[in-house]
Amino acid sequence: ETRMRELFDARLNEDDHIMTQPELVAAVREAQVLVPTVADRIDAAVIAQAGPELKLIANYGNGVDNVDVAAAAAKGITVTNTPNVLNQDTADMTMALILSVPRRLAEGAEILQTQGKWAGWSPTWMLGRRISGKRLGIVGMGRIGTAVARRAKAFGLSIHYHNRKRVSAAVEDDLEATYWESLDQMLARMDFISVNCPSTPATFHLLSARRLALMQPSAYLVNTARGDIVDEAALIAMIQEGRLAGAGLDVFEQEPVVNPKLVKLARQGKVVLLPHMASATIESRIDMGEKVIINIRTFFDGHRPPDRVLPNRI
Ligand code: 8YV
Repeated sequence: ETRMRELFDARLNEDDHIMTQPELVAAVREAQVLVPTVADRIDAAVIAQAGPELKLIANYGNGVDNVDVAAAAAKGITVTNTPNVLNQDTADMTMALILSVPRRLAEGAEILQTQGKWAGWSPTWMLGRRISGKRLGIVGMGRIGTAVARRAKAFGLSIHYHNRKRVSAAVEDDLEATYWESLDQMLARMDFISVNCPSTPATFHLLSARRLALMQPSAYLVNTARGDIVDEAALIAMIQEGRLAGAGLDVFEQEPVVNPKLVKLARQGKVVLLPHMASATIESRIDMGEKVIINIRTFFDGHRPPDRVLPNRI
C-alpha cells in the first residue's frame, strides 16, 4: 500500500470494505487503472461503465474469475494478474487441509482451546485416518497443482491427476504421477481429491453432484481454488449422508458468507473451513503487490506487461 501511494495517485479501498457494485462503477468512471481483489466483481456491467481513461485492470490475485476479461478486451482494456508468487503458499495450505480433516486437527485444537485439558487417554481417543499410502487425485495440474503434488509425494501419497493436457514426461516421472484422461474414472479411485484448476465457465460445477457421487464414501475433497468449481450443495448433502468422509475448504460459492450447513458439519468435525487464506502470507502479499506495480509500470511505459491475461487463454 505504501509503495502504491508513493508511486501512483492511488485511491485505496478501506481494509475489509468490499466495494458495492455502485462504488465500483464510480471507481471505473474515473480511474486509469483498477486493482481489484477476488472480492471485487468487475463484470461486463461494471466494464460497460468504464470511462475512456481506464486502460488496465491489474488484478491483485492469480485467479481472474472476478474480472470479465472478454468484456475488458472488447473495450481495449488490458488485464493482468499475479501468477507464481503464491504457488508455494497455496500448496502448503492445501497440504494443511489434506492433513487436517482426516487427522482431526481442528477438533483436537478446539478441545484444548475450550476446555484447557482432555479427559484422559484411550486407544480409540481422537482416531483419524492415515494419510500416507493413500491416493491423491489433483484436478488441475498447473503450477499450484504441481506444487501440491511435490509436497504430497513427500507425505507418501501416490499422485494422480486430471488436466486438460498431460504434463511433460519429465514432470510425470519426477512425481511418479499417473495421468487420468477421464476425471470420472479418477474420482472413483481416489482417497483424496484436491481442486487446483481455475474457475472458468468450463469448470463451473466441474465437480457436479453426479461426479461427487462417483467418489468413494471414505474419500475427502480439498478445495483451495474457487468455490464454484464444486457443487457446494451437493457436497454438503454427500457429507451429511455419509457418502463422502469430509472436506477441507478454503473457498466457497458465496464468499465471504459460508453456508450454515457447512458450519454445522465443521462443528461435527467432518469439514475444516478456512476464510480464503491459502495465499495469505506476508511474503506472498508483498510479492503480489510488486507484481501489480511491475505490470502497471510496464504497461504505462508502453510495453506488454509480464502477466497479461488473454481472453482466449481462460
Ligand atoms: C487471493 C487468490 O487471496 O490469487 C488468487 O487467485 O485466490 C488469492 O491469492 C485473492 O485473489 C486476492 O485478490
